[in-house]
Amino acid sequence: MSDRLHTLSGYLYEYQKSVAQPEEFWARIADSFHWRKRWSKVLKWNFEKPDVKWFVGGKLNITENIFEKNLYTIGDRPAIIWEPNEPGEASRTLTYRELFEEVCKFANALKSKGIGKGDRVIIYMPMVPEAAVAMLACARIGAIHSVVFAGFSSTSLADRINDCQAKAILTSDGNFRGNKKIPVKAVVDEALEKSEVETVIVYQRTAQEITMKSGRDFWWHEVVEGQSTENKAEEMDSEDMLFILYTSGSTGKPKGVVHTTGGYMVYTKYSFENVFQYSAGDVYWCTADIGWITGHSYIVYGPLLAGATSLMFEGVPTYPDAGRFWEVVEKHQVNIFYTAPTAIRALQAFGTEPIEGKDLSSLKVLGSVGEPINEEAWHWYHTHIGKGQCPIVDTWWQTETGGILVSPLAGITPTKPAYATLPLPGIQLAIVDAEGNELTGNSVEGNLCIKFPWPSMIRTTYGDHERCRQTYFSTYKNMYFTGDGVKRDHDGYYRILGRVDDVINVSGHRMGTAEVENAINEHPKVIESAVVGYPHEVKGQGIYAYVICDLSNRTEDNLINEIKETVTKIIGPIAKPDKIQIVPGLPKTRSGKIMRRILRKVAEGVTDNLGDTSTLLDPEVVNQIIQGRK
Ligand code: 6R9
Repeated sequence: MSDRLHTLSGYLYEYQKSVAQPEEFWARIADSFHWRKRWSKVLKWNFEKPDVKWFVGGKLNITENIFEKNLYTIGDRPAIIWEPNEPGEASRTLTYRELFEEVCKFANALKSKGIGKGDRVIIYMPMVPEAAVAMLACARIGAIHSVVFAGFSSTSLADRINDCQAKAILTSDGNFRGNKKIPVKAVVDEALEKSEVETVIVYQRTAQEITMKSGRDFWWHEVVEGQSTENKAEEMDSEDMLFILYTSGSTGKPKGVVHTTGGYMVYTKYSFENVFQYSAGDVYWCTADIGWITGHSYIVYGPLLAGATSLMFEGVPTYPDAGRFWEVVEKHQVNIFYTAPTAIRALQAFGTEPIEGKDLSSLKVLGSVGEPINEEAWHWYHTHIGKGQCPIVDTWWQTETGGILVSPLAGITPTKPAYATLPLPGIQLAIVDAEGNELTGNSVEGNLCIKFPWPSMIRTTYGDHERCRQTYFSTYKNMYFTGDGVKRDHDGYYRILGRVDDVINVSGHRMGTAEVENAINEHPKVIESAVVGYPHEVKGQGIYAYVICDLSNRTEDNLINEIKETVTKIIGPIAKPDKIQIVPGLPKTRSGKIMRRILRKVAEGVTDNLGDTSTLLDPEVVNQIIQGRK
């Protein structure tokens, strides 16, 4: 395969080529895909608008590139291995041919419900193969999927349904997660009191009692019954939307990041094969949920485009015990394992006992994603899981980037604990200072930007292009701004330092502090709040909320619990503050701006050295906050 990198010098050579002649470089990669019509121009771009188009005029269907293109050779190869939540339940394997048939049947079912090209379809499902079938069936018929993590609340779900004006929701009756049985359809019903769709299709997973609204709600097994296993794929333009995925930013409500068909396809496959060095027959397991971008690009699209065997796990790392991941690795002889630092730290806390007696010798490559991995976790992962033998690929990327941009190539790039190391071919990074000057040379630190387009980059934010421009392309002229701080060391290696904006990263989940504040403020007793992140041993960052409230008729403890419930109800359990401190006031400047810098320091435990507080309206408030610190 001509687009496979095998050596460090090969990588360096390809990297140089990708910068010197990006269009030639990407055309060569894209040529290995099946296009119904070849593109007329590789790239058109303008970062000011922004307006980015890859493989202009190309016509294709991404699912034809997963199935028809390869079925003749890989039809009998496992595409998805599914491991259920409960170890006692049987796992399932779908070969490429079987998966293709399921996708076609479900694509036909969607069409029979009047869903077609351009329609938005929300997928709110547990981690079952049918969730991947749902995504691929949408792609097959040209419907735009928007997967919503099944842990989000009915309010979050309704916001997303309304924002993209979804025509249908694909969901399940319930969801098994650890020792819990979660009512999924009931949440959908609640969301549909605040929003509207024509069709709901319900996959039966838990067989719990649910209500079905006649004419609107249908069972998955009934709609696919009798459908043909053949379906002609819709012809899509390279720049037609493939999916919308909502993600948090520093202001307001989550925004719908839009990815399009051609570029996303080319980049996810290319990055998957090269970063993980996947070879035919390997079993690859990414522990993310399909509700996040990692699940989209590296459970579903990237691996399946590469003809890989992708393991999908329904459960959680600690159920029934902290050895579950390693049991699954042994059971399915996993070769490549990709998880998040928060999971590593959570398991690290149980010591090495859950690993003892588990055969992890199949493992060849380990991956990390979602947040900076601290050196201690890196070493633990390397020593105890990789037995000192497996390279760790620390992959830096974002919902907006669509694919991995900075990462070692497994076994090729020499690694360094906590470093994402070097950019992939085609990725032109820039480190800029606060004024927007690019810092060249090594041993520099600043904000991470990207100065040239790559195929899987964000095209717009759904329904609000200006927000896309404002958020990513207006801070620094002619560059995409990532929101992350970064250091380039003396070797030219990149280390991501974390967000420099008001986004926090809790257990690898992105959250806007403003979003959490808005939810807290919904509680009738809350007057004002300010949320910051603080270092948390397992979660990476925890959520610390400072809240001014009316304490009449309530004890502090009661109110704190009520506020936590409010946030869970409005966003979901992942946004529940770890610490809530009731405060008499917030440190504000004379112009009324909250000085978060101070709140962050206090939350971290720093109570002296708070920097300049002279611009504060009431400096005394800071002492009161320090005294009441949680
Ligand atoms: C893929 C994903 C994106 C933010 C990103 C950064 C953080 C992700 C990282 C990492 C350090 C890594 N992040 N991977 N930080 N090292 N290897 O996680 O997308 O949910 O959009 O989050 O996550 O801060 O800006 P998303």
